[in-house]
Amino acid sequence: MKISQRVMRALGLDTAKKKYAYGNDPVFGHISESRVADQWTKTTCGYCSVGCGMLVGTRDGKAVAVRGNPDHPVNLGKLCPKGLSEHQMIDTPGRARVPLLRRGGKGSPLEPISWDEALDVMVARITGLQRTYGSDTLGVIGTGQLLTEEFFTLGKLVQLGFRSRNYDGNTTLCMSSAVSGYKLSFGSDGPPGSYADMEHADVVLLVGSNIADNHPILCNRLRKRPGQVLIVADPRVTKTAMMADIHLPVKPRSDIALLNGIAHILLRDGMIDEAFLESHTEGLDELRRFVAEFTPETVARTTGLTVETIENIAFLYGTASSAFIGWTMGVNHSTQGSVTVAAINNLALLTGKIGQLGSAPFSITGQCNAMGTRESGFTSGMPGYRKFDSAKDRAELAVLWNIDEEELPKSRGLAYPDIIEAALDKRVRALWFIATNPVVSFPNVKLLTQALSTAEFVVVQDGFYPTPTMDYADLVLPAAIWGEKEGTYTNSERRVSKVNAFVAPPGEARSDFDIFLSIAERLGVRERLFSGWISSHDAWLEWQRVSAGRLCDYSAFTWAQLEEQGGAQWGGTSLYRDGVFPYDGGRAKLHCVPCLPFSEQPDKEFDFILNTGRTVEHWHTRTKTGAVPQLDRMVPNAWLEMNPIDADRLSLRQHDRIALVSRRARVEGIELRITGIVAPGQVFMPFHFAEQNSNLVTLGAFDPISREPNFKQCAVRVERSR
Ligand SMILES: Nc1nc2c(c(=O)[nH]1)N[C@H]1C(S)=C(S)[C@@H](COP(=O)(O)OP(=O)(O)OC[C@H]3O[C@@H](n4cnc5c(=O)[nH]c(N)nc54)[C@H](O)[C@@H]3O)O[C@H]1N2
Ligand SMILES: Nc1nc2c(c(=O)[nH]1)N[C@H]1C(S)=C(S)[C@@H](COP(=O)(O)OP(=O)(O)OC[C@H]3O[C@@H](n4cnc5c(=O)[nH]c(N)nc54)[C@H](O)[C@@H]3O)O[C@H]1N2
Ligand code: SF4
Ligand SMILES: [Mo]
Repeated sequence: MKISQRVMRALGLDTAKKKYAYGNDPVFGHISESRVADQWTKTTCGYCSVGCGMLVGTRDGKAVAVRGNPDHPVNLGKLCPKGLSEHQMIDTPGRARVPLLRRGGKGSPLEPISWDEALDVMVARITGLQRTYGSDTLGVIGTGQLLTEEFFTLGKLVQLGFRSRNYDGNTTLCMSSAVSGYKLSFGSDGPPGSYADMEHADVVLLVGSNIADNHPILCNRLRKRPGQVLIVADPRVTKTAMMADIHLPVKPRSDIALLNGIAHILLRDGMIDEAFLESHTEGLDELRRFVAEFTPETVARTTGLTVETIENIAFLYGTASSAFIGWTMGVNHSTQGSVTVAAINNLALLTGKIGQLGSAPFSITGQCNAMGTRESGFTSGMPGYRKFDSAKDRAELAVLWNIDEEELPKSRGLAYPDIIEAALDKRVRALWFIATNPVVSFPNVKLLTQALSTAEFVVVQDGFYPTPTMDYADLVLPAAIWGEKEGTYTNSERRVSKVNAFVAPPGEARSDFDIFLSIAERLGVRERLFSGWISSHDAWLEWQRVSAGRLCDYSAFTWAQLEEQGGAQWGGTSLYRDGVFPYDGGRAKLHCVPCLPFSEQPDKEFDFILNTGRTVEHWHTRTKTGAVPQLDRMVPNAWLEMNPIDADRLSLRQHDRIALVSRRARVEGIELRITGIVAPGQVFMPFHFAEQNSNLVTLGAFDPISREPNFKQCAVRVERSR
């Protein structure tokens, strides 16, 4: 890997400095001999969607150090605690090393087997069930954490190889509401803005987004512009809320009222861009009539904010020369997620604050490659944002792939929660999970585990072993992870960055890409679907051809350029600069969005609203961060945040062990943190811990459009632990 002189100098690695042994170097003096790297590889962080550029140092085939890449435009050399320790999670005892099979069927132990046997069994069992029950009896759940080249390959393998439409990803637990909301407003997915907008905006409004914990390096984009106002809408006083000029402690799920209330004031006071609305949107009259009832007084009652605050926020947004609205899971994780996104987009459209530097409605994504799967995957749409039901899109793709158009599905298959439901009633009998750990991350886990037990054949393909989901696996496939494979990730701002291998996978683990091709071979479709493919670069080249001319056009970049430049953004810095939207007719749509109460309201028996989310130290189900001692020691256990007023009422004290009880389950032994971070009547718990699994308690309620779970509100009771 060629690294620029500037980077070498920044790291003290240039030839002029070579006389320094790093152990003695004043900068690296704390580094013991074993961490002295003899080679540095450029790559992109494999945790979150910020997409930081980094350099990984290796020695004797092991990763020993990490540094932020000072030349990378996303992070300019900075990394957060997870990035800084990322090299430590690779070579850990908890890695999956060999394929495992329950030879004696359910209830028998997982035993090591060869790859040949593993893949033979997998293909024989799945196709056997498909012959009896139809091809859709296979349900596949992917992820936002593979390489784009892998998503592209997997999509073809599942949809055209196995011919199952029941293919979705953990992204339905995450980004699908943003995708649906963008489609509702603009006619296509695709975040219209860039991180640069956060720097240039007069006003930054973050809705349900705790970037200080979850996208820490994005915080560096704020406060660069003098006078910039940061507004954070979150029921909790998060670290991000603490950074804000104005914190809006909205009542849970009252965001739609707030957004409609802002729209009301913008329209009432003429703080709108009439020329933009006239030329580029439709639905203004209906929206005007609809938001008439969202007076500041009504909105104040629904949100718990004051009339003055609501007026002030609308004025700041309406009169700003540029304004950025970012959101994450506080918006998406709701039965009304998709339409809340549309209500956010309404504000950008009303004021013409889209398509120009500093202005965008921007879904901050979550996983390192959530965007890659949205674009190249084959779940809720066809690769290149093509629609299943568009004859033109289908014809185009059939030509590109040299297949009969009839092979392409005409509608999407089941979404993730519906695949699980189908497994319960045996419409789906085989399940294949790739890079996701649903026994910790899926809502109302009891129902999920029932589905996993009911399914006749369950495959779990993961980089770590054992994971809680493997308790239900008939077959385990050990996968290579970040650092062991090469390809690309696309971050929240549509920046495609290069990801490189710097160590070999442990034991017999193989890259997901290799696994997919080997399965294709056994299915007898390798030659037809993946002709001549050897490495992930072959998938990249085909993906470039398939995306050429589409909104998400990857055809202009080579892997080498991406690596050299620190990535490149498809669509440039802003989409929709000309105000033309991908709807037929080119107009964006304004939507009338009613504000409904969330489904499981607290009552006498279950008197708290449970909110769930994350902390900076841990990544999701902790397969990775649980293996990094300094992260795990900082946050070894789950906790529950409760307001002092409630703790007093329940006579609970700081650090008491409590039980969290909902209509679905009781979880014991959670540490109580009494804190004003949460409002009275609300409690918060991280979802990272299998041992105290918040998702036993959460609710299986889903957005009717995006099918995303309502992870952020359900009714619970808190008791002393037994
Ligand atoms: N350290 C770390 N970083 C991560 C991850 C991780 O696991 N660990 N995961 C990555 C992934 S995949 C994702 S999706 C992102 C998620 O990033 P975020 O969305 O920032 O994370 P969450 O903590 O799930 O939820 C964000 C906030 O939504 C608020 N919220 C809850 N209910 C409401 C409501 O009704 N209205 C509003 N306005 N807000 C509400 C919560 O209080 C919480 O502070 O983080 C990514 N980054
Ligand atoms: N209550 C509650 N639940 C939630 C959320 C919440 O806020 N509250 N957030 C939801 C959100 S936004 C998300 S994104 C999900 C995340 O939920 P999951 O996807 O279940 O979480 P991860 O721990 O990231 O799981 C990824 C798995 O892939 C494995 N892995 C990593 N890299 C590779 C690889 O390259 N190949 C293979 N084959 N395996 C690999 C890891 O070891 C891990 O087991 O959780 C959701 N669940
Ligand atoms: S902010 Fe995200 S991408 Fe950057 S180092 Fe941290 S986890 Fe990695
Ligand atoms: Mo996510």
